[in-house]
Amino acid sequence: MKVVVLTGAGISAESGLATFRDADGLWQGHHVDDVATPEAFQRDPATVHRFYDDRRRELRKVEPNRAHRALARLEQVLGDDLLVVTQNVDDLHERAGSRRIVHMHGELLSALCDSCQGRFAWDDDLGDGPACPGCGSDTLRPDVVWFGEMPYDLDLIERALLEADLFVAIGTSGAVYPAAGFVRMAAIAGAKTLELNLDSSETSHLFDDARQGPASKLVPEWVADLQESSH
Ligand code: BV8
Ligand code: ZN
Repeated sequence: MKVVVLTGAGISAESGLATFRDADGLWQGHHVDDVATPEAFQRDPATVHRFYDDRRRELRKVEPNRAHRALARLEQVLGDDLLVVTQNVDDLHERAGSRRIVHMHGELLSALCDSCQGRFAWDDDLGDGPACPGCGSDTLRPDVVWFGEMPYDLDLIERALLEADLFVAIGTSGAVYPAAGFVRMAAIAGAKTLELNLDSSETSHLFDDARQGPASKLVPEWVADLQESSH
């Protein structure tokens, strides 16, 4: 059974990280065009750095929750037959023990150099213009995929979607593409599709089965069922 899981901000909500569109969401107070586009970074790098330096600092204060840990357990059972594709830039999946994880929108704990295109593990502020470890220039930016930029590892993701027997979306509103289009790709390739979300999303109608509730409850239940049925 080949399984592809897509996660969004909702899986990290119960760890204390704000989502994007919910009432207190991240975009609240920040217009997307002011903090998450290459144009914004050209126009006002200080504001963009502050937005991501704050989120990097917040990340240190939180821990993975039962949903992250349940997916790490599932990887122990399915091994290479499981791929977790996350839109999240936090490292909670890895801290829970997941290894087969793709960050299609980048990572907070990584810096990208606009001069040498080097990518470096980074857990400090970028706002004070530190020197690039590769070329020494002060052109490091958050290694996240902004609107209008190409997501990472789309070939690998699309290959996995075309081979999947089961596609599961967890804690995502289905508002951002190409991620929101994955359910269609998986369904066309013959996969069963399941959505686990606090409330209905913009793509709930595209799934064979959509369950509503907190990820910390729905994901461990789904993993236990899957383990049960695979015995
Ligand atoms: C691109 C990184 C060229 C930075 C992010 C087609 C149609 C229309 C528009 C487009 C299109 N194709 C491209 C576009 C443009 C654009 C786009 O989609 N715009 C939208 C706004 C319409 N897409 C792009 O620009 C992408 N690049 O297209 O390049 C291209 C062309 C062809 C093929 C390939 C490439 C790049 C988009 C990436 C932008 N960067 N993040 C950062 O994090 O700061 S996007 C960011 O927002 C997240 O990564 C995530 O993707 C998105 C937020 O969505 P969610 O994670 O789903 O979070 P949200 O708050 O919305 O929802 C949370 C959900 O959880 C809710 O449903 C809630 O009910 C639920 N929930 C809450 N609590 C819980 C819970 N569920 C369970 N338990 C709980 N406790
Ligand atoms: Zn460099």
